[in-house]
Amino acid sequence: MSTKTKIDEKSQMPKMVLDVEQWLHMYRQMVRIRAFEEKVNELYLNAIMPGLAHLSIGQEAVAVGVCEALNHDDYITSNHRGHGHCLAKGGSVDKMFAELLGKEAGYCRGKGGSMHIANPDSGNLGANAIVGGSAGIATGAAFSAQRRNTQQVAVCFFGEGSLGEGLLYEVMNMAQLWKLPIIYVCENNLYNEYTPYEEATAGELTDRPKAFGIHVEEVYGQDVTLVYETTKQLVERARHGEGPAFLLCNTYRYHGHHVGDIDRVYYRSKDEELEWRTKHDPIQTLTEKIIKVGMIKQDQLEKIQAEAKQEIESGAEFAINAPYPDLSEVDQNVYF
Ligand SMILES: Cc1ncc(C[n+]2csc(CCOP(=O)(O)OP(=O)(O)O)c2C)c(N)n1
Repeated sequence: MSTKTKIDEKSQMPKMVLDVEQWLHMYRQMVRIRAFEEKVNELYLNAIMPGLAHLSIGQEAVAVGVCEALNHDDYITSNHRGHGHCLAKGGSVDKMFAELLGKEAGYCRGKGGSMHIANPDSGNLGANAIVGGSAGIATGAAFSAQRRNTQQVAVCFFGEGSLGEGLLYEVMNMAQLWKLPIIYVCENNLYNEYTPYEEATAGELTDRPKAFGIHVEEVYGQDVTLVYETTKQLVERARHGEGPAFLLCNTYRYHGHHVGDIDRVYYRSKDEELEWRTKHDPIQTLTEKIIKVGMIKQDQLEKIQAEAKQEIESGAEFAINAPYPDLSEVDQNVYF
């Protein structure tokens, strides 16, 4: 079963009442995510940030399109590539930078770092360093919402590498049996860790959820308007008790597996990277659509970019100057 979004021929936008403020909000969110992650890369290259981080630059339309279709109290869970998900669901730039730099003001008092940021205040139940690890948490949150009759929906973000993890199949089975309000969002960025995904995943990706009878949709993940419209329909289904869905978003990450993965021609070509950057960029795609329908002028978009850059610079500055947690709490809130 598949619900296709109708496209207006002239504008190439999904057929709907165009809400200028909403499109601008999505533009702003994507620009903020990109600026945040470019700064993370800079902090790493200048040895200001300890450890590594996994950048989602190129995948911004998935995080933003999905989260835009959710309410503030809906749940998300994220993976190791989670900065975009966190920001799109209302995360604070200051607290995220502080966490990445190991500072007390961070989301986990500086003890979790990039892959463990959670922000329950905005429904973000957490990033997760274990591939596929958050599937159980998201499905549990959906089960809880159903039992409490709250109409909340849970979204589980993961890369296609999670399709190799057994937990995902256990919980998709339960979710379909119990008609849980959950959307499994699979971001296929073409690679697992240094490995083309076809070398690790047999068959069609969508055959896996289909085996459970789960409703499946597949979208071009570089177009935030398509991701948003499709997710909105899936959220409606879930809120009305129609059960889980699986959303496959076809996307690409511009950077390597993590910030240190610089020399990567042995597993993917520079031509391929250039092609995605120049022909499938999510921010550029939305820019062209917005300008085409005459909703807004280029200089207004440039203003948004400048504001985002300013927010990111001041967030990083805040974190650099923030204090570390006191040595006395080195063994608190951590598990050995
Ligand atoms: C259970 C488990 N196995 C292996 C790893 C090492 N690992 C970290 S990220 C990753 C690749 C994940 O690929 P994918 O889910 O497609 O996400 P992407 O990195 O492409 O965004 C692997 C194998 C891990 N963290 N957890």
